[in-house]
Amino acid sequence: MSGKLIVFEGVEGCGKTTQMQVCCQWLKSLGISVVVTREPGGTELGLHLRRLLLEKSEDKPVADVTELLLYAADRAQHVEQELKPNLAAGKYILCDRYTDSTIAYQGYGRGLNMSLIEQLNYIATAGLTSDLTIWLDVDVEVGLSRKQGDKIGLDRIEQETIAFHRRVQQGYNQLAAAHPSRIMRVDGSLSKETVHNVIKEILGDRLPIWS
Ligand code: Z5A
Repeated sequence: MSGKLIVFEGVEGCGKTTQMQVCCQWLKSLGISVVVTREPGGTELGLHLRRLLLEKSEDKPVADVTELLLYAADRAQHVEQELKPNLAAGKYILCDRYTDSTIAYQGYGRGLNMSLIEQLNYIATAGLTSDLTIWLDVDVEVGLSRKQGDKIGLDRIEQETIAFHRRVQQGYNQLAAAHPSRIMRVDGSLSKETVHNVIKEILGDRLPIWS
């Protein structure tokens, strides 16, 4: 595979969508062919799964293991239908969330068995890992207040307790410490423009090595 998989990760409201948009424009201006996608919901099947995963269901809660399996199913379809073909075609893929989200949310957040999650991640991806993961690090309270400012209503996972989101954040800290060459921490509390400039610097170091 000659393309590159660049993943954006972080807690709610950390600015992934914002940064992926400007990063896409910047890479395109360099003549690079870019695909933007996300999990969950990067395929037609995944859009159905995304709705099941994120809609609020107060009376019939989704069991933690069910949630884990739905994210894995979304990913398996996404890898086969979108990621592998686009990488094979030499595209740069900007992906909103990937395997680290499952470790952070279902592992650290829900407390599900880490070895089970790693096995499922492996099955769903057939071993495809990101070439680079940009972790936008913001305080949980800052991210959630940005989302509340959007006034679009919080989804099922955003409505979780602050303690849950803090465990997720701790998960990202641990992941970044464990994978220092794959996961790059960027201070997501800085202005949108400054964050973009930092990401450009990180990618600017990688592009000559990749091309
Ligand atoms: N999930 C999981 O549990 N397990 C898994 O394996 C996977 C996912 C793959 C996906 O929801 C949910 O699924 C997610 C994890 C879970 N949890 N939740 N909820 P999603 O894709 O709909 O939501 P998200 O991934 O959390 O993204 P988001 O909430 O849409 O936020 P964002 O993309 O990171 O941020 P944004 O839309 O770019 O910015 C949010 C607001 O902040 C907006 O008003 C911006 O203008 C503003 N913003 C952005 N950057 C800045 C800066 N730098 N300063 C000030 N304001 C800013």
